[in-house]
Amino acid sequence: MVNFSLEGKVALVTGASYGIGFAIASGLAEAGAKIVFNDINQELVDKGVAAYKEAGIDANGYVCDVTNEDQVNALVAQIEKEVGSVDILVNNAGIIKRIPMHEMSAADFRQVIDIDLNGPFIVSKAVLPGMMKKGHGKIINICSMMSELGRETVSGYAAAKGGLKMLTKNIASEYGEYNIQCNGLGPGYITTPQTAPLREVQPDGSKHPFDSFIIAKTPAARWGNPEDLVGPAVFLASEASNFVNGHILYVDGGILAYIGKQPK
Ligand code: NAP
Ligand code: GCO
Repeated sequence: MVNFSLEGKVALVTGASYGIGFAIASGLAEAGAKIVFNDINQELVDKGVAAYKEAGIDANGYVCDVTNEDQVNALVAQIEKEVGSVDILVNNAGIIKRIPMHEMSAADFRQVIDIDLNGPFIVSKAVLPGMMKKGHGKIINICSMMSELGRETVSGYAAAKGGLKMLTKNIASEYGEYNIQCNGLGPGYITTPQTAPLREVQPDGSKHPFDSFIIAKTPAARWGNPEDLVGPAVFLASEASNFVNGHILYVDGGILAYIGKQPK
């Protein structure tokens, strides 16, 4: 019998007050998991807790910066005390800075690497001992099209998400023997506040050129919704994927498979 149930599992989703993290956490809750999330400040956490409540989910929210190892260790200890040890970790918290590389400061580049790559290292490191002790665990790293592709202005983000793909494979390699699976989920272009500037309607009422560009690049001919990621996330969090390890599951409407429309 295939088992997609997450009944009795504790799932920590980072940066999950809204957007992709919120949708994934809500899906994991629907499959039976107890949801714990963090975000960068109290206001976001309060908003998140209220949004989960409205969706009928009793989630525990905490303020924690994923780049701060002391805060992360304290968070994992607190979750263990108040909820139970983490069975499922989704490394979702992330930022993007769209700046041409020759104009980007090293400080900006470092900040993107710090949140998008060092963060998943720090949080994974904190939950691994508990998972090793229990003899099972699931880590899902939220990767990107930029784990595979480059484009103008996103050098820091692409470097971080490419690194996250390899961190995923390394965690899988190093901890597979403890029955811990680490996989990546690679969203295509998804409608969240992070991509809102790329979808802004132009002063003349026309679509943003990037909006039309993405629709043309996507065989599904649309942007993804955060909800498109839920089924794949539940699969990677459940026993149904126990022999899937070190894989990046791209949920991109076919972008990475497609060479692009031939000119008319
Ligand atoms: P989002 O709307 O910007 O949400 C990201 C969340 O992470 C925000 O709540 C953010 O807080 C939080 N965060 C930022 N820095 C943090 C830190 N140091 N510690 C804890 N939390 C922090 O982004 P999203 O679009 O839902 O993206 C979620 C993840 O999916 C990211 O890793 C992103 O790179 C990835 N992704 C997104 C897309 C897309 O098309 N949207 C596609 C592929 C991958 P603030 O609001 O304060 O920044
Ligand atoms: C960009 C985008 C991205 C996406 C996403 C793609 O500026 O190109 O914001 O990089 O959000 O990560 O998968």
